[in-house]
Amino acid sequence: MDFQSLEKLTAEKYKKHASRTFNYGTAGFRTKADDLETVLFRMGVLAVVRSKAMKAHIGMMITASHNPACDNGVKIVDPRGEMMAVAWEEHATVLANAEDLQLVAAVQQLLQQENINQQQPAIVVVGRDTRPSSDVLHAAAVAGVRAVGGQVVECGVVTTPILHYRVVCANDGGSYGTPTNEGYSKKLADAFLKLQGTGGSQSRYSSGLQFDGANGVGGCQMSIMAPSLAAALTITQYNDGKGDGVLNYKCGADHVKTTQSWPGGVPATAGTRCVSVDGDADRVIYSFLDSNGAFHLLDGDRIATLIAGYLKQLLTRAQVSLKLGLIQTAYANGASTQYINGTLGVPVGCAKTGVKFLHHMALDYDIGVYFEANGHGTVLFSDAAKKSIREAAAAGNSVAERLCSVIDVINETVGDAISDMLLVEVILKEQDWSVEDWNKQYTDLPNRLVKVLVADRSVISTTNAERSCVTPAALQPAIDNLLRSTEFATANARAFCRPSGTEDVVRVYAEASTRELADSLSTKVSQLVF
Ligand code: NG1
Ligand code: ZN
Repeated sequence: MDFQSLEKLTAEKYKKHASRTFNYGTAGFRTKADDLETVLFRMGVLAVVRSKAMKAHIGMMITASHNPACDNGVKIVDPRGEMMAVAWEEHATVLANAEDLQLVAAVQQLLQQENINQQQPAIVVVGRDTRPSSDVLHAAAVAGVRAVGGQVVECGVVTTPILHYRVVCANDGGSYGTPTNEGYSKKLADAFLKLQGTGGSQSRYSSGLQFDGANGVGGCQMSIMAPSLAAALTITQYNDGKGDGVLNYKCGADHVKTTQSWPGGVPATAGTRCVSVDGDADRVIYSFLDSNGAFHLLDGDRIATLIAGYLKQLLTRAQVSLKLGLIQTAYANGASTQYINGTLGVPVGCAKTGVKFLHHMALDYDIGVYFEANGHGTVLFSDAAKKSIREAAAAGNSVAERLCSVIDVINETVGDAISDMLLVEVILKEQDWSVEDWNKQYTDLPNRLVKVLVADRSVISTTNAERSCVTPAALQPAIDNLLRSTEFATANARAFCRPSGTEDVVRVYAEASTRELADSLSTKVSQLVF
């Protein structure tokens, strides 16, 4: 490798200004966009080294997802579409923070430490969201890749799930799908139309849908796909990113989920399903207003239970014996866990917050559904599961054939708002459910999620998939005492707190049988934390 260009650009164009320290967290680097240009340049370099190490295409997505428009960030995607290996997060942090004059030495040390063949070609697949800052940061990332001789595959302005799809397709020779943005849209639309068929005699399901694009790239992608879905889905788009609406501002999946309220910019029409995606379209949340104008949220737990219940049904009907499981996090509503495990008989596991942990646990099953309550999730099918489903389909089993199309409509490479939405629509139509029917399957326990600002969030450490605190030593016994008190003992109450991996806060979650009790519990646990 030749480091002349890297040295020159580091000395001239991409000088480190900020004296602050950057950390590669759960969602990569994510902060105010103005501070990130140098970090992006250096992550271009890191992606090249990672590509050489893995002898494969590596992905780089420039986005800050559901965070405000003034933020931005970058995530590195490994060859099979998963988040970059945890061991390399530290390497990313070292490169991001190296002093300008130390950067080349830091790269050389990394090459040596990981025993990397410098002659190995490197290819980085790059995507970005619609943020105003994404163009400048994209230029910095590309400059970093090229400075050390890497090649760039441009995806342009894309959703995060498209970037993951493109990385996987590039690495498996196209067997997952055609490695283009159009290939992605066509794969999903074709599978969806096949599943929906034509007509049908639904009395409860309606194909009308309001789509809240969060004023971001999800809106742009839906504008591309909506015409090809039109035969089975009548989508009316709002917050589509083309007007002057601000990204994620009072709309989108994160806003709807956290405020538990109807998205701004979408007409309040009773009884119509509204689908909200987040700023990079990897999360999806449904909601609706009933005839009294009351708001109802159908979150990631609700989507996960719908999908897992449906897959169980299909497997039974196809008479294909495969191990199906659902992975949630501690934030899953207790009523959803009870419903899927108790009522539908699907085993449930609980993982630590962060997609990589859910993904990992889902691999324990032939078919692993994983979802965070915030609407990020997907389904993973093992190679063996796909093989037995395809064999059954080839032998004329029509339900197995339907399962093959279900596999095609799912983006297994990462949680994908649009793919998840299409699958939900397939299931609702097949069950002939209105959104109210879906909502009636179980009743969420009232819950509250709050942020507590503390001097040092790292004093809190947890165990048991983040459901119990280990330190400070007195905290968990105090929470347990509270839950045993007369106020909460018979209220189906649950509460936990954990340090956020993406913000400088401690998150407190509480649920109980009534809104008042959930609020009271969350206030009392927050006081214990503070
Ligand atoms: P933190 O900040 O660690 O709670 C948040 C979300 C996660 C996940 C990550 C990555 C909640 C409670 N937490 O993590 O689910 O999506 O961001 O974006 O929603
Ligand atoms: Zn996102």
